[in-house]
Amino acid sequence: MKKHVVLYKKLSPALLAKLQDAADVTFIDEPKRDNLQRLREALPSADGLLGASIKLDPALLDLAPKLKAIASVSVGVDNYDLDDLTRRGVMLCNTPDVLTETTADTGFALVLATARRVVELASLVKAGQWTRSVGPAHYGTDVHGKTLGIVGMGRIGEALAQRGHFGFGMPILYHSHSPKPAVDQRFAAQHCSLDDLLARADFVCLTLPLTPQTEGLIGTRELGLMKPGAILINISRGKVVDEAALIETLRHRRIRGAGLDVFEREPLNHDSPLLKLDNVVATPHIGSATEETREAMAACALDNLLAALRGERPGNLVNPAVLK
Ligand code: 8YV
Repeated sequence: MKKHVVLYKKLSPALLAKLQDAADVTFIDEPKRDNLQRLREALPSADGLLGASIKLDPALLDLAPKLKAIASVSVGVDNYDLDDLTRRGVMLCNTPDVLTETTADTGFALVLATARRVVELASLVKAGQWTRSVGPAHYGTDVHGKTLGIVGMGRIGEALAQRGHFGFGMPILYHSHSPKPAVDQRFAAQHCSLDDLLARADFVCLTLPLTPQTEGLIGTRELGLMKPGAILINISRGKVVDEAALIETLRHRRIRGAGLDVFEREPLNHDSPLLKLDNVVATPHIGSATEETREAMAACALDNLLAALRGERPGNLVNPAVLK
């Protein structure tokens, strides 16, 4: 008897065929957070779920009494209540590693785009307003040789440090639970307190997961510690930053700018004040969004799920306590 999988993120034809060979599949095309009715209707028959970007809270999981495994096409797992899943005996898998380099590329794209005002000035050209040589009013700021501060030194943080150190000759500061001697040695990096990093870095890059401890980590006080010419980069989760505090800080130009790929609410409202600020580069959560990496993530998630449904220990099991 084939297991039943509810798929709520589109797969490539090759991966969909692989899934359909192994399981009965119900596909729900990109459910919207405010319209989960079709997902709710499918949950009672689900042995497995594969998707991302939807908060699968206890109320939804109460509709899925057969559920054995969730394969998230993401590295972040803030959409899931791990203790609740473990109590229910539901395995949660994610897709680390395969997206590390791509997400770090996105982080550096935002560093460069924000520092050199690429979006703002490219728009000026497109609008036919390039009428003379660029002058001081449109100067950006250098990236090479500036100090890169990384908050959260996990896989993506290390990949950012690699780009900054070897690619742009940037001194590396980082804040994490504890110092990482291998990082210190490889990137001539310095572990420091969050306050010290905020006060010294020219670029403050957030790469830490969203947890109850990191929610609102960067607020008015922390932004006030940053240098006036500094730039905030967020490729982690929007809720790590107090968005209202950031808007005020940017509006009063207490820091130079922000490059943001994530927001408190996504999609970002079209009337968000952030979009009215010329010192903000905003991208639509494209951290891992390349053809190659999204296919690799989906393939990884599919392998995780099929292993779990075969009764094996899946790779990238986020809540191993579920096996006890
Ligand atoms: C997207 C991410 O959420 O992996 C994560 O945690 O934030 C991004 O990669 C994910 O790719 C959605 O499918």
